[in-house]
Amino acid sequence: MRKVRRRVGRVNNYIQGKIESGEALHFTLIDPDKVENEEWLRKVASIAANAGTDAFLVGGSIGVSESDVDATVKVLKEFKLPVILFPGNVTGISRFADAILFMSLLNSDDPYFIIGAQVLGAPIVVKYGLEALPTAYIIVGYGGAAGYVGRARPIPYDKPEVGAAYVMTAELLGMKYAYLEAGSGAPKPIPPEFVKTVAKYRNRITLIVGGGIRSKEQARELIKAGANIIVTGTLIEKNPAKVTDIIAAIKRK
Ligand code: 1GP
Repeated sequence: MRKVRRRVGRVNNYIQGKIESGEALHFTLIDPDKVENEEWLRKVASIAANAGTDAFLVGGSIGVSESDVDATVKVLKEFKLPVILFPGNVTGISRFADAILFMSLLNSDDPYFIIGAQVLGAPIVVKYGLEALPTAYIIVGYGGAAGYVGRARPIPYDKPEVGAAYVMTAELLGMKYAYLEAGSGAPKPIPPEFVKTVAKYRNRITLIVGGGIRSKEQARELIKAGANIIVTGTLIEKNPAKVTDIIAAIKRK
């Protein structure tokens, strides 16, 4: 196995610097399987970048090949924002990205998604010299394709104490990020009360919340509840103007 020097810390420092200065962050998720063509991708990415999104996440649960991820990452790199991989499986790794959410789907019933895929992916991450952001991926409520494919046992929206226990576990295991995921296209985002309970029991872990966020009110409530980073995916494909609204709303103090 070939070892390459990793670009340690650059993206993490960028994110943590913003959080420490009191900023709420927004990530725009691009699913390489949904990219129509490069022209379309440049169009939606420039809307997100102009609106002030803080980074691009690249990933999806189904139909994602490494060459699709490479092509998507290369275009997104034109926008001078961090491009972070959000892999659904080992094919979600690209040498051209700035960092990877190195995730374990903690509430999967299948060891493959907890540690198996990670063992297959780690040598590739090291070979490509990617910065890894150690992340607990926790599926809540609806779950969507990520929950189905990842064989998750989603945490009910009205059981935030279970979510808090997972986030505590992640933190005790040394993970730096916890991604509370309702699933792409979720009819309702994770309730703010859920995030509030989780946030109450976390120490320093950075909370990412995504899935079903469609309005600036929802985004603001989630930030108020304790989320550090809001992720929207579907919206940039369906209603890009709303992404602009959401970013403006969460950046307003
Ligand atoms: C999915 O959390 C993200 O992984 C984004 O979800 O597509 O519903 O915005 P949406």
